Amino acid sequence: MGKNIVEKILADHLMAGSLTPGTQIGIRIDQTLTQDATGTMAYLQFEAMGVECVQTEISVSYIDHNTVQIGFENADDHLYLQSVARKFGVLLSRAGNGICHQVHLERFGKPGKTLIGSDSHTPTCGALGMIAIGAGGLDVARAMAGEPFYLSCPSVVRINLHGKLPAWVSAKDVILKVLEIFTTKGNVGVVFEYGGQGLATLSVPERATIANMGAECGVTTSVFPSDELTRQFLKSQQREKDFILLQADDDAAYAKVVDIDLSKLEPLTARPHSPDNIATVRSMNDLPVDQVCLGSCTNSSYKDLVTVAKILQGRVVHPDVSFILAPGSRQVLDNLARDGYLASLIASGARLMENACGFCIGNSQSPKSGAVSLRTSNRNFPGRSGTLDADVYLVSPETAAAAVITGRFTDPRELSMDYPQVAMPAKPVIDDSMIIMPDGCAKDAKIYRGPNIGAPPSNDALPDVIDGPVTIKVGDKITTDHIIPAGARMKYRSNIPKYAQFVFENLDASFAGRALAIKAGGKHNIVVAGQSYGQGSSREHAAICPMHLGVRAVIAKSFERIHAANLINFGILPLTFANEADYDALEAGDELKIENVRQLITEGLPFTVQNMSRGTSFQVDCTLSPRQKKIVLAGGALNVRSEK
Ligand code: MIC
Ligand code: SF4
Repeated sequence: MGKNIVEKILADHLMAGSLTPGTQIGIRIDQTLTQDATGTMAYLQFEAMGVECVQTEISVSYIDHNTVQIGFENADDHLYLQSVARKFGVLLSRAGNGICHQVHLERFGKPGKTLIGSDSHTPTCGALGMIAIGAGGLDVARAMAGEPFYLSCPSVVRINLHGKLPAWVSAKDVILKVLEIFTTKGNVGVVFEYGGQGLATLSVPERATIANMGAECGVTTSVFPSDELTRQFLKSQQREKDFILLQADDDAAYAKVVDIDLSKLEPLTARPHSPDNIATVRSMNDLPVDQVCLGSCTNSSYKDLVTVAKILQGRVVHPDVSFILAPGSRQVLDNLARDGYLASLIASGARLMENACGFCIGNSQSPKSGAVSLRTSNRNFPGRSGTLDADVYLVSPETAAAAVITGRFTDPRELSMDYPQVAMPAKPVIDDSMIIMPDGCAKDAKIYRGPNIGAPPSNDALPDVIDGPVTIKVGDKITTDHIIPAGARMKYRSNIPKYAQFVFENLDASFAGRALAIKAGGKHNIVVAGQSYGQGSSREHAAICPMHLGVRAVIAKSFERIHAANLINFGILPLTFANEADYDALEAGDELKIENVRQLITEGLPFTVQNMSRGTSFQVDCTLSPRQKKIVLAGGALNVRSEK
């Protein structure tokens, strides 16, 4: 039996386990990336491991999220990251150089390699034929220390692309179609592998848009073959030597095969407040639009931005629209400037932001209250834009440009013009001078620690009895943005006690205060949730901050992959209802008790949860590998290391 691409790369990197879907495996990691908002915690944890130098082929620290710098905190964090990179042999991509995923795709991604990154959109580099996975900062720190990365061996779903996209329909519409088919739920443990002759019509940046937003389906990653178009992309990046051909064998097997005919697609949008709430743009009935944001790691390549520049050529933004533009990288901006498109976008009225995450994470350009905001980014969770009652719609650059002109939701096919053809520059400007290359490891280098840098998080071993109230009961699809908001709160990423004050802020602002009081009273906090708990970002703060507040268990109908791993890494028990109907019988405030926790975990026995308030009991499952049991019992992964 032949192998698919995923099996080929995993087999090459396998360090523990065997390639049986659903079982735990450990793989060698060739490359890591971090970004500043998760990076400070990752490097604090790396420091705590006592390793002198990173052990990977390449590790890159990007500063791209918290670049607005209101107050001293973020600038202090940036300096910490710069000093720690020098000490441990990590490359540093400075603020202003671009969004981690776009820069990594351009400058470092290599077919056939493995990458983990402390950001959920790390799969973007799957566009180059690599296994690129988002993880918590602690997992990235362990990979930097040369340890394997553990994951559930994925089952591989093949998505065959046929035909060619019609004019005005682009890669964003492809991934929105994939989201319509697969939704954001129920894809844990799956990898999407793309194939089919339609691939020959999609360049690497277009594949990157598709791989990027696979994260919204909750898959482990998405991967494309490495083919002639990959070679051309790497050649234009002056990296042809990094090319290898990587294809699935003809007789490779897949868990499932799905076919998409590109020629049948039309412009789509994800409506508020979920990336899988898909509708055709044509059905949006000319809804008036207040804001259009072009950029983010999903859609800010040279091709995306030049397409928009050409559509807007000679026109000015509609008076009712605020048009925000954030290029994905300094390379994209340099080339836009060289080729005259920057001037043309400015002439069209674009409000130019830094090459960074910017509006996407809600730390700037929040729209007016009740706004309709069209964004080319990947998430439209409630409140993520920074405006709680805004309606965010995810769209392609073409649909965004049409709304810039008309001030309304407009199917771009209705614009009376030809679809602009955009060729990638054969010789783009390439300038790595904003990347600080380490000179080996500088053991004696001093680490800069401003007042915002706290100690690495710590926790006690898991108690034998978990005893406390349901401090909050939440519903389905609770995202990490619900658990711990980003946006204006992100500046406290390195200060856990301060950041923890905002846990569940947008669902129940009293949560943090109540949880701390319960902890002070010697009890534990328990969170009860519905399906897909912890969807979205990789931020381990969604586990660390609840841990700080004394949360010891989350009982949910189901968990998303990265968040479940983060909970375990910080000693919080992820428990799933054996019978989902028991969720309905629970109320916030119910006092719960789980006895013999340590023994039940060690022996892998089912858990009984007693509801002391109602005199009832119910069963929960706790499916952990031997390695995960050890971590949870110790109260977190850092405690396991210090026991060594
Ligand atoms: C996001 O898009 O939500 C983020 C901000 O990039 C996060 C990481 C973080 O919270 O710092 C992600 O996607 O993992
Ligand atoms: Fe940055 Fe947005 Fe991409 Fe997250 S999704 S990495 S915030 S651009």
